[in-house]
Amino acid sequence: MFENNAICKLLNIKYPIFQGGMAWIGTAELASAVSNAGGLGIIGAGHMPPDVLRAEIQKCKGWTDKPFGVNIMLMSPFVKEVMQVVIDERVSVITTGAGNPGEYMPALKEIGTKVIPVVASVALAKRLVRSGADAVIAEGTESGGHIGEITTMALLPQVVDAVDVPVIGAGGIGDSRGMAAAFALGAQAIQMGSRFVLSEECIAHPNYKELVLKAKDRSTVVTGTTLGHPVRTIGNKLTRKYQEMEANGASAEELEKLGAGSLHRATHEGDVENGSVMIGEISGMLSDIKPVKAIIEDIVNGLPGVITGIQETCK
Ligand code: TUI
Repeated sequence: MFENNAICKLLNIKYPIFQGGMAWIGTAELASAVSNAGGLGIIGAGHMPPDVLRAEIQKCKGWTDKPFGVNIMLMSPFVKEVMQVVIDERVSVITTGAGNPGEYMPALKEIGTKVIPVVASVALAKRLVRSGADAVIAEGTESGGHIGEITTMALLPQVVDAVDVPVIGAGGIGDSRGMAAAFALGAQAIQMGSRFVLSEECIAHPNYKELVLKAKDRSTVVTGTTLGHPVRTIGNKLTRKYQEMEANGASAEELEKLGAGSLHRATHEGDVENGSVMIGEISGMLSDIKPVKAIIEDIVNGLPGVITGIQETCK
């Protein structure tokens, strides 16, 4: 299976499954487990200072001999320094989020690092492919955390039609059906975040995982739209306060102050009422915590049955 898959060949991985590079919880523990299970584990650099990222990369190298990546969040105050760290450490693949990585592309390409930006629009996908992106991740608004506006269902086939590099589908994917759907829309691989939050290896606080387990289809909300960077999280005390302030015309500064440190408060301190519980809409479907290897194998092993089911429906 997947011997001819463009992404497996490009990155030298067994399964075309990426783990979303989630800030604070996409650590070396999770990334190495995903890579060891045959997918692409990705360390989420988020707002990490460069020395912390370097230590995380070195831990990951110690725990897996398989390829892994780093996600660089382009809104980070340390973006230039963390780019230098991935260059120094010769990380084989980077993904980027929340912006346009065009200016960093030449230096990364020069050392052979594969660059796979997350895009939320056709226009940015085309621009980045012209700048040398090896593949793009088309991420729909169903995702958790910082998001774009278009759904995966509508964005993915439009990006596939617009570029001549492999496309990875992301946003709203959590099982074999989601993987088959992404393939049907033209993706060569998938990326999942929420599904891997509910893994044994993910270091998120038990309260965080508990809230994700309890999530239903309409449990997430989007805040930050007025600031120009919408973020999807589980609705809680923090989001209600945020929405109230947003509606009353609070300044960007006041809103940013409310959000500061809120992700760590939820992921590490377990305060899931006043912290930011970033998660995708598919969390409503997820009902168990499993080892990463089981998550990946269950999805891959379930694919043929889904495809047969589609053929039955079409008879
Ligand atoms: O990056 C993400 N998701 C994230 S990053 C993150 S860390 C964070 N912490 C506090 C506040 C906000 C974020 C949590 N989740 N996903 C990738 C992604 N990128 N989704 C959407 C985009 C995107 C959006 C607009 C990429 C490019 C873009 O256009 C920028 C441009 O210049 O055209």
